[in-house]
Amino acid sequence: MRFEIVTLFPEILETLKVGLLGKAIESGLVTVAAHNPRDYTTDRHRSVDDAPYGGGDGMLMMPGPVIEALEALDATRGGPTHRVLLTPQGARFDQATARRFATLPSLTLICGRYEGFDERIRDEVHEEISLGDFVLLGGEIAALTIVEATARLVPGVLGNAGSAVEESHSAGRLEYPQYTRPAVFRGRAVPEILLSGNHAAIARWRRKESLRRTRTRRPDLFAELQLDKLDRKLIAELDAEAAAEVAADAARDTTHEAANEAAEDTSDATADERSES
Ligand code: JEW
Repeated sequence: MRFEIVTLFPEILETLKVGLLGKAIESGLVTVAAHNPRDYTTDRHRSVDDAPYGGGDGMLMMPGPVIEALEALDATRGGPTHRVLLTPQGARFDQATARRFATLPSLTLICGRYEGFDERIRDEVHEEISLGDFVLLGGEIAALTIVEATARLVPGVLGNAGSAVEESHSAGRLEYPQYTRPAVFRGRAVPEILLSGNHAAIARWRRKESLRRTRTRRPDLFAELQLDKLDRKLIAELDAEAAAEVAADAARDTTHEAANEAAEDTSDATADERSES
């Protein structure tokens, strides 16, 4: 798969060359090419930004250099590519978007800087994507994220081919707690069941912990889950555990209350004795 990245700061893309993705780039499985709008400027100052018509703070990416860069890369590729503009106003990037992008032969990611884009740049793209509701200084970090999330789904990029399969298998559920050696670290032991060798019991424990985590941390995901019979049984167990916790807490409170009352009685008695004397 080929990624075409339109950016004023191609040096930001250098970090893509490390690790598993770097290996995929070396092998030719993944290609990343930078295209700098500054190379498509025509004025003496090589301007890529200008002030907004109508006034206001901040500068905007000019349409000319970006659109010339897009047309030049289409010409060298011998055809159009899917164009994505990175912007805080775009649709939220998620795993489904990464899966969709991974099916494409090439993806063009357009990064801006300054306070945004001349509206005519928007007219030249297929979609606008955002990483989330926060404001970056430019689109490059969003592009790096999208390249990494997409490229790891390209067949052959992951050393361990099982990982991408496993991830889709447990889609919509948070990962269960995981442990590696040592069995005891600073007094904290790995859950006994994971050392039992009972693979059915381990699978059941993992499914239950995954449900627990998803329900407490991501109620939005939990609400969308397709629960089967075992899931419902495991959730009933979680509820029973929670009810037992509440009962234990109440019992502890009662004990404390009894102790407090006893203490009050003592102080009352002392007060009474004091008033008597
Ligand atoms: C993001 C591209 C280009 C994406 C996500 N746009 C804009 C803008 C900026 C600062 C102030 C106001 C508007 C910075 N900026 C970008 C920000 C993408 C550009 C310029 C971006 N957050 N931020 N998810």
